[in-house]
Amino acid sequence: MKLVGQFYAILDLGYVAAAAAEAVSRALLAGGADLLQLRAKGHPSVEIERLARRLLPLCRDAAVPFIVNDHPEIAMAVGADGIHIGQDDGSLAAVREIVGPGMLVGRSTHSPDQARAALAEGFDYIGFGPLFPTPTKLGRPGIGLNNIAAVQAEVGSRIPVFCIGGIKRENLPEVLAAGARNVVIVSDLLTAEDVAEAARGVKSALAGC
Ligand code: 3NM
Repeated sequence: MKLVGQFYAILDLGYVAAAAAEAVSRALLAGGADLLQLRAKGHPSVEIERLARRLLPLCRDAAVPFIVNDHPEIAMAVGADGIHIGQDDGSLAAVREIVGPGMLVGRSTHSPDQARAALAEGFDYIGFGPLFPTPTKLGRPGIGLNNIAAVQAEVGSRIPVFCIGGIKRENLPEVLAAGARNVVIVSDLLTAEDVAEAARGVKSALAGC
């Protein structure tokens, strides 16, 4: 599946109970999310796979790529569209051995050097952050907004660069003004009273960028 769109949503089990995962995913998709990732740090593989099998058809109905965080074997087993890995999760080549040539593979990057390296290695997209400190990824300092424009120009002209980390509807205009074109927003959406409405707000803020 092609990677198009600026608005990457994550269904993170740190914020959403497994029982509510489908309803919240539907709301994110109804609000216009262009990609959806399942992130389930610390959850057993069987549970992640079971949930992935439930979320995949929702994404298919919305024609939105479904990405699994951290678990290439699960991404492969369920027929996901993509797999997302961190800096410490090995090489692209090692992941490709598991998922083959067709799957989207994304990498988290935390500096311009890491962003350039991910492009050179051949990743399909990158995350770039955390822009601000965030409870979703505790213990990491924010890298700020200063390097966004340069990374967007250098790397973002070749593969999508998704800014991430502490982005909220409230500070989204500031992030976009700094040069971001694509964003990932997790807690601000998942803790919203009306998730679909919150996602619609993000979608319209991104329109025209
Ligand atoms: N990865 P929120 S920051 C999952 O910088 C994740 O690689 C990051 O959540 C990175 O929108 C992050 O709640 C957390 O801040 C994003």
